[in-house]
Amino acid sequence: MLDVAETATHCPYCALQCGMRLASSGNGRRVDVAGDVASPVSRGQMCVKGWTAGDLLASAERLRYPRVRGANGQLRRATWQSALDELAERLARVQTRFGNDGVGVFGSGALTNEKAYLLGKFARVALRTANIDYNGRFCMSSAAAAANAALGIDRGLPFPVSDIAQADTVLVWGSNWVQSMPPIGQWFDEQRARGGTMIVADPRRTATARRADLHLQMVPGTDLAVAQGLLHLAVTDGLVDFDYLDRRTVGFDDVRRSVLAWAPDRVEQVTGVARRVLQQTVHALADAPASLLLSGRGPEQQSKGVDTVLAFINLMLALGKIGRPSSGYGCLTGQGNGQGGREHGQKADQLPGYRLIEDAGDREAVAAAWGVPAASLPGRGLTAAEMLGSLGTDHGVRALLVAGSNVVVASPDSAKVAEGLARLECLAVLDAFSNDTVERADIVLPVTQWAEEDGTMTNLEGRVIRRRRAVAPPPEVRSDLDVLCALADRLGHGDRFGARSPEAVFDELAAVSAGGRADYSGITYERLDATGGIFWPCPDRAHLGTPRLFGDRFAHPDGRARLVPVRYRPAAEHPDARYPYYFTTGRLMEHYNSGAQTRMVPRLAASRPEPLLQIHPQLARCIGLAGEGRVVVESRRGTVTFSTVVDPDIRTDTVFAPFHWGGRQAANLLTNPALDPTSRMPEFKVCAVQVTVAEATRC
Ligand SMILES: Nc1nc2c(c(=O)[nH]1)N[C@H]1C(S)=C(S)[C@@H](COP(=O)(O)OP(=O)(O)OC[C@H]3O[C@@H](n4cnc5c(=O)[nH]c(N)nc54)[C@H](O)[C@@H]3O)O[C@H]1N2
Ligand SMILES: Nc1nc2c(c(=O)[nH]1)N[C@H]1C(S)=C(S)[C@@H](COP(=O)(O)OP(=O)(O)OC[C@H]3O[C@@H](n4cnc5c(=O)[nH]c(N)nc54)[C@H](O)[C@@H]3O)O[C@H]1N2
Ligand code: SF4
Ligand SMILES: [Mo]
Repeated sequence: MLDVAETATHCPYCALQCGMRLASSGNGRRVDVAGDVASPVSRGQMCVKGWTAGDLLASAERLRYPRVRGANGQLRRATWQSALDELAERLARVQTRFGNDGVGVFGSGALTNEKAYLLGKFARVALRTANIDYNGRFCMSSAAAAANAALGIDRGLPFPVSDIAQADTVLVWGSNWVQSMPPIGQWFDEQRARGGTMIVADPRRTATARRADLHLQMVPGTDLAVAQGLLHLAVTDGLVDFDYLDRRTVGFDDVRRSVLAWAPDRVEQVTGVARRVLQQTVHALADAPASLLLSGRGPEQQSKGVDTVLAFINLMLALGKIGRPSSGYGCLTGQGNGQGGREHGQKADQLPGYRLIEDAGDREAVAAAWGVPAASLPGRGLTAAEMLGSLGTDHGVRALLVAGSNVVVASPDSAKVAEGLARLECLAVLDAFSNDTVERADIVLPVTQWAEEDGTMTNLEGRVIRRRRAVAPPPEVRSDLDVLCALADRLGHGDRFGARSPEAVFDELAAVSAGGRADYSGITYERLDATGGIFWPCPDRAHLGTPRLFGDRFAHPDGRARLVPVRYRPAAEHPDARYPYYFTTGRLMEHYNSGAQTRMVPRLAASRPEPLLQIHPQLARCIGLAGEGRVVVESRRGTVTFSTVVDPDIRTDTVFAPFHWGGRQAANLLTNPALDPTSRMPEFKVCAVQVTVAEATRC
């Protein structure tokens, strides 16, 4: 037992970032995972993905060597030297032929803050391409855009998760946290034990909805009408807090006018949610001293996601809740570093510190820190779905570097993305495991994973925490940071990449963020190690961090929140005679996103081996399905054959599939690539489909 070393770190998966203690023995050959009771977020709890995460470290499926696709079309093992030389040479060649923007970079909310920062700097300084964006665009970008517009800042939860326990009413809007973040349940349990109320809005009666006091089971894609209807009732029932509106906000009059037309009868007609339920909901929010509205991907992953979240914020402002203790609005961010990943400059329109690439002052500040002329920084580039749509086209991206996303599985209308990848001059992927995207790559670079590296993550609360190395990576594996610096050297810009270790990169990003909206300048590894985590903004070394925002002021220059009028519009695609049902997508507890990591864990893969289509018994009967069987789901974009789970916990007009699988089982072969006009978020949560019984199931 003498060789046992214990390391405190955090889970490789979601934004809750449960605390873990890893005990490694036999020189890292065996790693035992235990929940860390010292974590103020998870307090020792984890979900099944966390408990089994150690299997990722021992996986035989691990990518161990660089590979380059040879003339025969096969990926063959290469040395780092030759793989990096070849990649740099191919990127340079594409830029000579097609211009700098011919190279695209696709990042991720799975990357540490250091990696996200360096990826953005690499794109702007070493490649000088405008085209960098990331999978967070598919995640919380609608909530982020709405929070920026209304509140002046985008921090998913502007308070610690423990505040949930103190709220009297919590409205969980389109998050299925029982499956997607189980340990957060301890705060909901406390809330309930204190006599609190939970309301859930979801077209399915999910595990989360089953725990609720009230369930709003709306037609998919109609959340905005429900939210307008709630504010309408708040006005007509005299629940608006005018004193708060006067003191802390601007814009209520226009918003009040915008909800006049949303009387309960009309809301019920459009959404299926009854007047009584709307009334109970708005009173439960308004009458409680402390009430919260928390949104998940349900209402956000829509072509009107931004307006829907603006309507949520309008409602909570009108009720006078935002900035009051244990009250307000929050977005439950998804990926491990979904929060930090959107702050350090891997977004198409952004520079580090949540600065804007089109703001002259922001460009000057960052260019000076990087030692380059501001004019050399590119402008705003294509967003994620737009970049993927442009692959291999005239004026589009011709070579793509992907770090931390399985774009073929995760993107809407994914067959088109696969076609685009096939048209590229060069696809390079950095990953620890193979996946549908890696399989299509010309150059595969194997990188370190969570417990093999140091860094920082920013969890769903805006708490910056440490990721710590517990075991050595396989000998020929390098970190993402190493790879980016080695490429920068080859592209002739290595002198701008002096900071190369995680801590040195963190210190640089913290310094560059000074004065930005996401200010990390007071944070150091030493302080994180001493405190266990610090909430940004933290503008100087003596600052203790900011667990709660908006107590006195909002982040707009005048300190006031903006109520922004919005108009309801239907989903981009509606059921019709040819495609008569709604199709929606989401998550299961056992798998994570595109499934690339969780399929490597035998217990998880075995417990959920394939995606099942959830279908109501009435709809099953209507299409002639007797018992469980196979059905063909067809949309305007593609066709997928699913096995079913016949289940009354879904609306009769809607079918649901998880999106964790690739190949012919990919839910995204069906989804609609329609985008929100502001956030450019795809409509993952609503499209129209036909459902028929598969030949083999017919009797
Ligand atoms: N087990 C597991 N946990 C995860 C992840 C994972 O892949 N697996 N991923 C992480 C990430 S990246 C994220 S973003 C989070 C996401 O966490 P959640 O937001 O909980 O995830 P989803 O299951 O995508 O969507 C939530 C709910 O939206 C509902 N929904 C569908 N259409 C609509 C609609 O029109 N309106 C409303 N109101 N609801 C609708 C679905 O029925 C679903 O129950 O989870 C994180 N945690
Ligand atoms: N239909 C439908 N589609 C969806 C969604 C939905 O609800 N419905 N949700 C969307 C959402 S919210 C999200 S977040 C996306 C997520 O989907 P993806 O973007 O595909 O993300 P993951 O599957 O989590 O991870 C992809 C890869 O990143 C690798 N990886 C992890 N950490 C690192 C790292 O540090 N460095 C490098 N180089 N690689 C790393 C993993 O090994 C994995 O292979 O899917 C989106 N797509
Ligand atoms: S809830 Fe999220 S962070 Fe916690 S163990 Fe599960 S996947 Fe990991
Ligand atoms: Mo996500």
